[in-house]
Amino acid sequence: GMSLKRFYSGKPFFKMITDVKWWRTVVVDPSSNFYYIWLIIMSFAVMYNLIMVIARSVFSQLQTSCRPIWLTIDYVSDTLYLVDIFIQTRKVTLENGQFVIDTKKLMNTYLKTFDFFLDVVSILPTDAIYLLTSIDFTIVRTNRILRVQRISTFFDKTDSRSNSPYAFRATQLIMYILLSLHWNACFYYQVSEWIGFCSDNFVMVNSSCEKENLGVTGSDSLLFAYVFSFYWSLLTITAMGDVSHPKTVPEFGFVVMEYLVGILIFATIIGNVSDIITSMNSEKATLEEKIDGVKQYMVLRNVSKELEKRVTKWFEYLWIDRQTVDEHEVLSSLSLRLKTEIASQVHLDILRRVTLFKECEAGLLMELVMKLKLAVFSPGDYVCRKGDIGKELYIIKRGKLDVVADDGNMVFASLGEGIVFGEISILNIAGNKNGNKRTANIRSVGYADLYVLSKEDLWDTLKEYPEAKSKLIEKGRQMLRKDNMLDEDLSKEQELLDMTTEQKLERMDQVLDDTIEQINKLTIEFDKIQRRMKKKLTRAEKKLELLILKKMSKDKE
Ligand code: PCG
Repeated sequence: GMSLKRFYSGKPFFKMITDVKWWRTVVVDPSSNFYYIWLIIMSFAVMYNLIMVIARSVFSQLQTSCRPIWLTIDYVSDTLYLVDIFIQTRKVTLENGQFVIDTKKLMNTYLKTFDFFLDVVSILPTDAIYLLTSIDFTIVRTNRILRVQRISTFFDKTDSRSNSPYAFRATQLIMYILLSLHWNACFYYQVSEWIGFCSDNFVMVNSSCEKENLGVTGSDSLLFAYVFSFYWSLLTITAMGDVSHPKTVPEFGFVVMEYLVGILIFATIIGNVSDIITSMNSEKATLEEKIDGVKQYMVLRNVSKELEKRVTKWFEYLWIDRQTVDEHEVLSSLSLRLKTEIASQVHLDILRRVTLFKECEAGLLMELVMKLKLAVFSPGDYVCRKGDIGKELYIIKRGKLDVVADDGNMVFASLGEGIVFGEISILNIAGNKNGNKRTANIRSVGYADLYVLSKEDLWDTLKEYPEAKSKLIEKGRQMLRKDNMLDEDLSKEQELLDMTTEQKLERMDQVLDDTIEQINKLTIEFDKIQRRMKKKLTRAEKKLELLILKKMSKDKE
């Protein structure tokens, strides 16, 4: 349709291409997958330069053995660098919380950043110096590593996207270490070369050293040179080294520098590793800290061994089952909207399965979801005992609970997933002979995860949902009636009192209708009777007349 017509609009094709202006409005969202993939590509390019620029300029054998390959990769990476600058000019930014998508504005913002300066310096055609020196003088491309910012952005993004951030952080750290060792190895090789291979046993060795009678053998291969340098670098940086001592002034100078830098790098490594490990175990550590606190308290207060054991086991269940009782604390940094959404995704399914809420509006459920707290009960724990003052209602998320007799032996009923209990004593059901006291004992069979809803929260919520409220009350009434704990008269009375004005009016209307109908019926009935009476009366009159006539004729005779 439209697009076809536009395509065949009769213009010559080449003109159409110059007309295409779509790219002028193209912008890149930095949180998109596209930008993420681009960061991966750029990271490879920068990493290539980070590793190879120094290596090729130091190990001449590496450079000269495959020049064409290096040059190809060099210029592919340079192309990527240029495309990257274009993408940076189109990167969407935020201004006063609004996305800026005006490309001119984006360009201007980018031009003012320090990143722009680095980006430009990193792609300056320093290779031109080859013309003055040689094509193997690759150290002039060192400016390419100034684009290293892309790698760290990529790492940051991966960190927040990754589901196993610890593993990723460890990998990242190892990569940094390897990279530092690599650069240091290259420095060592270069310094050795400047001092002169084989000049003593501190510097890099090669096959010619044998002649010098230094007691070491070397090889001329590139691999040997690199491995030897890397080994030296590792031992020196980590100060684990059993390497030959420096002998000349330049060697001493170099080693002093090495150790200084080594201390910094080493400290960073240790700090990072301990950071990773600490945060990896922080969850467990926090729980352990809590357990220790509780244990100390129990010892101090002479709590019985049996109860102590139960407490410890309860904590164990929490840890093994990865339960967080205090979700509200974990999610406290989120906005209310996000909190509601998370809570509803996590808990709404189970709430929907609750019979009581089956036909309830989604709004009620959402409101409840935000007010529910989780509680975990251990085997044999009483959730409530008959006679306690009721303060909350429970919904079973997982587990099984028994309604038991006061002696604790007889089990009246078992409650399972999705069942609501504890509502009777908090709903102020009229005629409840127990008032606001619990009407039954509820005991957990195994571990039970319950949602807890406080009395105030329930009342607040139910105020706006009278249907759910009357359903709850009705259910409670039935249970009380069954247990013979309901005063029927009071209950009826309250039922009337509970009615709203509207309900009362409706009832009066009904009564009026009924009365009018009855009056109508009576009127019809009255009519019928009246007619019948009239007939009867006429008949009687006629009979009477006849009788009189007969009598009169007799008399005449
Ligand atoms: P509540 O608040 O009296 O506390 C104990 C709860 O046990 C009670 O509310 C009911 O929700 C629940 N329950 C479950 N089965 C029964 C039963 O058969 N009788 C009574 N009275 N309560 C029961």
